[in-house]
Amino acid sequence: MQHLGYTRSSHQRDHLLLTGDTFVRAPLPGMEKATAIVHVSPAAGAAFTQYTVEFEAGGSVATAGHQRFLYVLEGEVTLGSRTLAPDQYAYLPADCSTPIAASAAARAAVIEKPYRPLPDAAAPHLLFGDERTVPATPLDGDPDLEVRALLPGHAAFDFAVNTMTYQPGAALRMVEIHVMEHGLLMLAGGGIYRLGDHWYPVTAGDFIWMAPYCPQWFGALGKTPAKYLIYKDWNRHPL
Ligand code: UGY
Ligand code: MN
Repeated sequence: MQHLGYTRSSHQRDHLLLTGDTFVRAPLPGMEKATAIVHVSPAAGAAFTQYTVEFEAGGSVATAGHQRFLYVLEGEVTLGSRTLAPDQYAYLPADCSTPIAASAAARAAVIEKPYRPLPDAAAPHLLFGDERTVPATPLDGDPDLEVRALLPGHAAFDFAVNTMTYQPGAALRMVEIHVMEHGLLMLAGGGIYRLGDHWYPVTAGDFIWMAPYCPQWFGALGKTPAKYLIYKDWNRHPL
């Protein structure tokens, strides 16, 4: 059907909502038989880059340069001898030069951030995980809102990536306003996201960037849980 120029996507000073109908694909250097949908980058004001990489069979993405977080969305990807299936993930330190590859079509979320070292903490090493086996913590004691921290909380890591799962009707207890920025990929379900002074219906597949201090709130709607993958800068002094 003709969309007559309508989209739910929105670009505001302190946030960005990107829906699948506005995604633009382009290769990045080091990609073979793979393409990227760059959701956010310093060009939009973010201090990190997040993209979805879409692999064709036999596709690969070169690494090194920056630390990365890799989360498989569909199909299987390999990193050296390790194979990662949906909901499995890896943290790749900046000196990791093993390419990410896929023998069949696959999709993965990638987050890159220049590492900010601390004088008294060694940089983190390569790490693998499986979201489905990460213990859940109820947010603010709410059993209907589960947080799973995918990376260790210690100070060597300068960012966090969590999943948040909301039972239908569950909501953030407060409108958050904080110094950390967020990159958010809706993995399942949907609801209403408040960003700044806007309230958006959001659904699986949408991407959201929240700048530092962007007022934010989410309430889950529908009959199935809503779940998102969320990045935030963490463990570093703001100056
Ligand atoms: O970790 C967070 O700041 C998270 N509660 N924010 C959010 O879900 N928008
Ligand atoms: Mn937040």
